[in-house]
Amino acid sequence: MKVQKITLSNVSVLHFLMAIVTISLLQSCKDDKKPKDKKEVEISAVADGNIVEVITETMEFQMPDTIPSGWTTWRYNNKSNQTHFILIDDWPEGKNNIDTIRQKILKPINDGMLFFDQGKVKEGQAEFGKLPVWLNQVKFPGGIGLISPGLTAETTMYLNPGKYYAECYIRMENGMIHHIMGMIKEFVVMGETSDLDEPKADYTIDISTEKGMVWEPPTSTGTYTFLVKFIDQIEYSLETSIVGLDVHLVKYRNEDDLVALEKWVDFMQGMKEPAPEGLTFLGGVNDMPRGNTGYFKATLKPGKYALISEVPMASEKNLLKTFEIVE
Ligand SMILES: [Cu+2]
Repeated sequence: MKVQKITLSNVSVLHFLMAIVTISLLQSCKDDKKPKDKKEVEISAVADGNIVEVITETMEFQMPDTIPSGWTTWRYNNKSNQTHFILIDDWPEGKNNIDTIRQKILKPINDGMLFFDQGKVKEGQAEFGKLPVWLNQVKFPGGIGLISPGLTAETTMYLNPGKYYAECYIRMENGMIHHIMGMIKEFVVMGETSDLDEPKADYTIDISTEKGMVWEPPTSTGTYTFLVKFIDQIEYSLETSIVGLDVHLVKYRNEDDLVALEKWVDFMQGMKEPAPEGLTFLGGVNDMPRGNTGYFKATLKPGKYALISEVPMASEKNLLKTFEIVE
């Protein structure tokens, strides 16, 4: 295990570690919050069977405890005043209870990151050194891309039965991670399957480590379904220590916004509130394994748009693609 060798320059290790932290020290507080709303959301998800409604009002995920397996469409309504996303985590059997994750993963990473923020590298490394080796067995079967305050993102993905966590690891201005503040939710994908067919896409985005994003973008206004095809995926391990490929759709105003965007999605340079002014995040598809596919839907109006993957120096990897809607 090479966690002990982390330095501030080895940003990708840190990003990887942050991506897999899935716990909330405030879990109990979250559970006390708005039980009525949660129940209503649950009923609506069960009623349709194919739709998973998720709402965030402050720093929580209001969503069903159980969902059907197969294709489901997730609608994530961000009613808060912060930017969020949903990354789904699949922890190894026997390690996937909230208390274990809290003690073994979340606490050392959060403490370590706060030390790094203060420039206390040695102390930060000591915290990361406490992390267990089973950390690199986590899988990421999907999720929803970045979504700005007041907007709703829609992503359709395929999940197999099992126990998962939904998390958001954007950081608050003070360095605290959103999942520590409550953005962590355990849910179970049931054996019972949905009756949703795989969506039909208007546009296809191929994403790979070799070629970046390859696609033909739309040019006119409309509501479109985008297919994201993960041709491959970066291997998650402490040795390779790199972040994964994903796709986020964002509206921007000018070149300065693009520079700010590329910096902000690099976890060690950004991902802290507030998100840069001038950017409107419109959802996308979070990390999936090689060979998997996910869909997202978005309405495009005239203006400048970009797709970006949440990796350091995205533009150099062909993982920042711009396009324009003219009419
Ligand atoms: Cu968040």
